[in-house]
Amino acid sequence: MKFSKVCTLAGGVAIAASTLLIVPTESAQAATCNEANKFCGWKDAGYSNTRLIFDSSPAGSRSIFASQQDQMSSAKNFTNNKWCGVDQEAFAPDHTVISFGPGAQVPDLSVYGGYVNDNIDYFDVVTSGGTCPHSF
Ligand SMILES: [Ca+2]
Repeated sequence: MKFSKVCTLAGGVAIAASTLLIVPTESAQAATCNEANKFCGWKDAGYSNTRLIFDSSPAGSRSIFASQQDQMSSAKNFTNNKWCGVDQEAFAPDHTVISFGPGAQVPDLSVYGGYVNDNIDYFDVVTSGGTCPHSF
């Protein structure tokens, strides 16, 4: 949409000044996660804000956030594996704080407490029936 405005300058000369209506760019929406074989985690509850992880690492591997540890607040697991969320501390052994089985969708990690919400540093990926390598 375009608006026009006519300005009259001293001396009676008229010029038309047009102004483009600025339409807000598409708001930053949280990236979705409906792909099979992906594990996704978001910064905020309700699968919103930045998608911090979008991964399909195989069982037996470790999936590490790209410098965004201690931020994840919601997650969906569309893989066939179990994803063990691990908290890493300087003066204690790494320990699993929650695990996400195949198909798990958790809209708000804060319901499990502050040691889960905003506290996962990486994931151990194991088979669906596997045991998380770091103790709970
Ligand atoms: Ca942590």
